[in-house]
Amino acid sequence: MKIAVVGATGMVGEVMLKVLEERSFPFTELILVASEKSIGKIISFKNKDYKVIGLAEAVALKPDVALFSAGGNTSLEWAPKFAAVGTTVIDNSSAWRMDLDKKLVVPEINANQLTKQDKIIANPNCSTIQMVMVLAPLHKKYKIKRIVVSTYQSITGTGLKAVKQLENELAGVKGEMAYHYPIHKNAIPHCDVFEENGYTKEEMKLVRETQKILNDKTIAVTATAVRIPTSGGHSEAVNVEFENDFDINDVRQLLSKTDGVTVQDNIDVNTYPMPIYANGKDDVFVGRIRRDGSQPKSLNLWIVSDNLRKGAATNTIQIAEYLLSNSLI
Ligand code: 2RA
Repeated sequence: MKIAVVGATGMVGEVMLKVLEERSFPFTELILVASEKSIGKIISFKNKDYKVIGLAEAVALKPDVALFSAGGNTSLEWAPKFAAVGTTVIDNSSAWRMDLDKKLVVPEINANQLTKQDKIIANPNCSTIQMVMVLAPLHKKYKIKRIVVSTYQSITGTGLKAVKQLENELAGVKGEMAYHYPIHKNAIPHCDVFEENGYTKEEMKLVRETQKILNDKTIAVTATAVRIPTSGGHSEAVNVEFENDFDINDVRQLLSKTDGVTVQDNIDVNTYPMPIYANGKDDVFVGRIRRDGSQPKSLNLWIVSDNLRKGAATNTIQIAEYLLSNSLI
């Protein structure tokens, strides 16, 4: 089992290596791939040094699986080249997510769609993954009519440049800007770029990807995505209206039994999810579960998860694990 990590020197790539080690993913050969500027760099993995190679060299090695986190343009150009030599690509960029013949997968929800023919598989956006992990079981039982979500997103979603910008601002030094404005003591309602409709791509990912993963275009979704100076994970305030009514205790019980979801919900002892505690963990944490008294059949939730793990690296590796355990690679 030859596995390639494409974008091995980035934040998600680094977490992918960490998760591969933690989960003892059964590969026989590890290929670390990055852009031209990083070729030749040595990365230590499980006490062994690996030299980073370029994309063309990696394709020639014909890996069985390639875990991509290298941006949309690289994925659009190189994922098909890997697929052409028989590699199954699992891509973290938005390049393939809305492609009609590509699967958009959260293993706990829709991995059963996967077949041997799927050679390019899309990993959903981090903020989508954590939201659908909680909403999927509720949709199945109560059928979602409408979702209103506001996100409070970690700077790690933007990458190393953003982490450095906050470090510089905290140190009071000038440096390269990842954002249009300072992020220290700020909240920037601008994640990714604006579309014609006045929403950002990040907001429209929550709309489009949710409908695709839950396989239901009747679900109405509206989103506001905000960047805040935290680094442990993304947080989301979710208001969801169902077609059918629910019992709040049944909701809590259903979520407690959902694989990959942990309920942290006891206001009597100030228990609710927060990025500082979600950081470095794979579960999606949900709390502040309460009925929305302002309209029937509606619920408010607070959802937090480490965007680099379940939001990216871990979900990607869980897809690879599913493929392996079902003999699809
Ligand atoms: C972000 N979800 O947080 C996007 C990409 N990782 O910026």
